Amino acid sequence: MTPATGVASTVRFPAGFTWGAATASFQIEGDRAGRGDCVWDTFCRRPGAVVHGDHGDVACDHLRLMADDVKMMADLGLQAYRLSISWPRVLPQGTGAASPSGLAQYHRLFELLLEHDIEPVPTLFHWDLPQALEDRGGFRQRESAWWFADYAALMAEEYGDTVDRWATFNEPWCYAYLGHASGEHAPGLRDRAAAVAVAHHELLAHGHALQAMRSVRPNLSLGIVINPSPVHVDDTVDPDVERRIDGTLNRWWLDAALLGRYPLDVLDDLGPLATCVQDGDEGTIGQELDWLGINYYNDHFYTARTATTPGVSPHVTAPGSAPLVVDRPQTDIGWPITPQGFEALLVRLQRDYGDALPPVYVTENGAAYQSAPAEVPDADGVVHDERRIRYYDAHLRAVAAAIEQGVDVRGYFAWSLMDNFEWAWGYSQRFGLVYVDYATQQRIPKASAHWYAQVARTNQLPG
Ligand code: IFM
Repeated sequence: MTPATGVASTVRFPAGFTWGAATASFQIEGDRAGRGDCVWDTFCRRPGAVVHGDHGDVACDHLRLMADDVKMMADLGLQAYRLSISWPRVLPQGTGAASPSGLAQYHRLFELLLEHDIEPVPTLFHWDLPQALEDRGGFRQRESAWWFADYAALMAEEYGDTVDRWATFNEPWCYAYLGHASGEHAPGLRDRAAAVAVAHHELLAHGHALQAMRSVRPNLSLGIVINPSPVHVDDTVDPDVERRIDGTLNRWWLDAALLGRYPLDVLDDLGPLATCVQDGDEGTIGQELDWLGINYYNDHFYTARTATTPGVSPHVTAPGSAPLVVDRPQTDIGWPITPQGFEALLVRLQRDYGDALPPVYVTENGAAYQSAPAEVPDADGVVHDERRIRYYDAHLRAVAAAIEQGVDVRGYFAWSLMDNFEWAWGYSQRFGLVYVDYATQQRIPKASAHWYAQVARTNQLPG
């Protein structure tokens, strides 16, 4: 393998490396029939919360089109598909009676995937909490850990005979802090204590879910997906802000899940906000993991907030920080392109966690592009998204470089299989390998999809 971030030489990946793509339930499924409301349904109804007032009622209509979508994945040569289960679809009230039709929809999806030799990799929680549970306090309540564990055990029982690899949570930092501190995401609260309670209860739920799933099916391969990122600050802020943000964004999740303890400096920074942590909780959280999922898009840069900085910082221990716009190329969503940071992050995981680090999967990585030059089908129906190809190429070179340095990365899932509902951005941002015409639900694989199919087939990046 030739490691060389940014250098156009052929790069080979280890034999057996898994190539996949990812989506999430609320972002693509549609089909409201039988599904209970989730917090995102409610949030989308809040005026001004989501661009253009977009919502998930139809999205990519994937549940109706799943047979065609799976065939498309097979045509693209995907070996694995990371999806999420909609908790309120299988348990409309979050607890209690399961929905037979909701359960049947995922049985059908898993069967289709397996028929096409595509491994399903479901995540149990990708932010669409049943509204019925939110009405009972959501993850702010300690009881949520047991609601989630019961749901997880049900999923293991129902599907665990054919589906082996599961993630408990997707990016729990986002649900806790964007959802409860800055309020940019559902449920849209601005309450620092609530955000920290959610951050802790999500992890407690993760630990209980691992125990519950293993008690039902001991041989499942279980992991969690987090979104750590290198943190950089400019000289307008106290340098300690870098440590503080690194603490709540990165080390809180990694230390707890891999080492079974929260970092002492973060507990110190949080002070009374962390009284939700009880004796024994950290041990419960630190159950053995079979794999760790890493979602990476960009490094994070911060400056000092000013009187004109909009909104509220999600960083509860560094409330005076604001995102810094750096002078470097960015994707259309405004995120800087920092593949070197991705390599550094993966190498740091190995350095900081050593033997405690299980095999790593890159469970999301990708780029939003939709504006000039227009990434819509041309007269021949081709979507020329060369910028996305360059983004993928650079980030896959970063993964290869990390592997070369000894990081055990076993697979990569592009975000996303297809354009979809990008949370507070609605449908205004397109991350897909496949273009979705929302008016007709036509799918058109972009140039990047064909490029990615070749990478997956050859297990290498072209020079
Ligand atoms: O679309 C999201 C996904 O749901 C979680 N990770 C980041 C993606 C891009 O914002």
